[in-house]
Amino acid sequence: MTYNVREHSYVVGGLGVTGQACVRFLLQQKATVKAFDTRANFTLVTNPDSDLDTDMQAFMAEKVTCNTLSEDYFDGVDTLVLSPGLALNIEQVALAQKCGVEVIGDVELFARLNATKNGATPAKRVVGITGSNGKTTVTLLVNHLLKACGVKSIEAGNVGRPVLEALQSDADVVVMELSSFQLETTSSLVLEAATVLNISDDHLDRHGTLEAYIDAKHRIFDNAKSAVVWRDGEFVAPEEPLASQELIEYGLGESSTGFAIAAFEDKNDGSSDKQSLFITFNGESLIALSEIHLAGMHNVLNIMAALGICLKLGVSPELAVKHLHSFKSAPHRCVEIARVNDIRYIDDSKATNIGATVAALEGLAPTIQGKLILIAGGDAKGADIASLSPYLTKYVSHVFAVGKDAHLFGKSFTHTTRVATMKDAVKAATRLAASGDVVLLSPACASLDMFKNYMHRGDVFKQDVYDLHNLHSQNDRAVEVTS
Ligand code: UMA
Ligand code: ADP
Repeated sequence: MTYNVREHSYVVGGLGVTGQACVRFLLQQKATVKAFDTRANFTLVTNPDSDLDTDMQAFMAEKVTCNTLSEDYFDGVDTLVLSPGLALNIEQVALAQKCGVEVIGDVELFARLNATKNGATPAKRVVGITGSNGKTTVTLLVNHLLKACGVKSIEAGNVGRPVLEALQSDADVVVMELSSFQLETTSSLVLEAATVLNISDDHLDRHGTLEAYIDAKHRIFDNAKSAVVWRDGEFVAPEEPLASQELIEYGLGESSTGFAIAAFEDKNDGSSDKQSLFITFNGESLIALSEIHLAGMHNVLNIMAALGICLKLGVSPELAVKHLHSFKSAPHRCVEIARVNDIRYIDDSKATNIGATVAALEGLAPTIQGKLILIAGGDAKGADIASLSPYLTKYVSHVFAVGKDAHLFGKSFTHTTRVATMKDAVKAATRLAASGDVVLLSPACASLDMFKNYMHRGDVFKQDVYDLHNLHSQNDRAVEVTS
């Protein structure tokens, strides 16, 4: 198959990180392109590695519209490259389809270009990671393990680096984090390995139903040579695996195939007959759980998924586990940002859905001597916050709820106080806290109703904690979470 961007005429829909990377790429390839954005206030994302900033500025000034589109806007256009933040049911997409324009995303553009033999450049091998939670952690971990084992790899996709930038890199392997939004507009991406890590309610405001959300996620398996599957997970296995598709399974129980957990005598432990739990592969021990510094059993699952993906790229689990200890988890995921008067403040701002907050509560609870005070709320994205109720009852002494859907926490848990700002939440939580307690920001909601993004929310939380206690510099550290 050949795909030549110069034979097409593009509209790029949305000018965030993705849209601008698409425009940059298409301008560089001398393709025909124009763009629309529904916002009047989008800004140019400069790229230090690109010499196209002047061209981009000219493009922004001349080729972008924020007005309502008319049918003639699509005259001569055959492809709309839609940003993931824009839903498929918006009027601009309906108009494009009415005009016979094909709608794809940047990942599909990547897939078509990567499938095209381009002179001497071999196609990049790609692995894909999706799921409701753990995508970024597993993406970064796979990339870390591959690099440590000598594979030239790069991470891209929802993790932050637009996939077309990865296409132009000199990496041999692209480790792609794929959101349901990106998968909706992707149809031909060939993957060496694909995984749906887990499924919990998320983005229901966009997908409408859990079924539609799962369907979007499962598109990752459509052209995958192998699937890495959590044995005990719901909705995580390909429904109709391709005949040629190999399954690698993992889970926290015992199994003689794939990745599992089993008790073995720990040779590193002085007392000779002491048994310890190990991650196993095909029944053989790989690494003791006690040697893993990543917190919580959800991270043990993440590690197994990452090892399974590395295996499909020819890196053996025995080699990969040697590099686990040097992996640093990403910020805003259960990181202790301050400890004052023996009160620990933990930033888990990346918990943008219920599943992530449950993982944090279950993981942290055994490590806390005192009370767990939770700061939560924001935009619930249509999720049923009441399903958090048993976990709040079991683990949490008080919730301070912020944001658009703060009232849903009040309905789900009696000990909830609604507050207007993060500063108010930090103040109120601190007033209630005593030595040994934890103040945890793990919102179970998106941040966009009050903040630029989850990073901004985590930074504001940290600043408010620092301001309250007159702190200046303190090193963050990942929290020891056990479950
Ligand atoms: N928007 C408009 N009008 C437009 C275009 C966008 O209002 O014309 C809004 C969207 O509704 C959205 C925001 O702008 O609220 C950003 O959307 P975008 O498509 O412009 O986003 P990008 O800046 O291109 O970033 C996207 C991903 N964002 C989304 O899917 C919303 C980034 O994931 C990703 O890192 C980036 O591409 C590179 O691949 C972020 C994310 O929040 C981290 N992802 C969601 C998640 O993880 O839950 C799916
Ligand atoms: P994603 O990219 O899917 O949002 P992250 O790795 O950024 O995933 O983690 C998001 C949140 O989910 C964090 O709060 C983290 O502690 C939690 N988390 C990570 N892995 C898992 C998992 N396997 N199951 C449940 N929660 C998880």
